[in-house]
Amino acid sequence: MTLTLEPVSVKAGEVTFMVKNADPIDEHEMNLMRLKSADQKLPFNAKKNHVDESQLKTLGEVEDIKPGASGKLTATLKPGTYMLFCNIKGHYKAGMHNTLTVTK
Ligand SMILES: [Cu+2]
Repeated sequence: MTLTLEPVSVKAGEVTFMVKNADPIDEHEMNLMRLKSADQKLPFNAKKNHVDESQLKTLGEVEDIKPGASGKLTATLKPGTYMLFCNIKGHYKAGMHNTLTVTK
């Protein structure tokens, strides 16, 4: 599984993410959070096989995106590194995450 991003870098300010679930079978979601540092590791709950969101402050999410459907999320971003990830069980581990760089 992948989460692809285009572009991978944007300027700070109001950003709208147009999120498309290109998977013909499974539902997905997209969470957005700002990393404290570019190499910050997210807290992971191995038993539940997902990122422990209760320990994170996310900036929003697009939930329950049906196969082939789309959603959008607008957030005001300051410079830094942001993590985009799907937190449906097993999806993060399977590779559904990516980072976005926000520049001044
Ligand atoms: Cu997913």
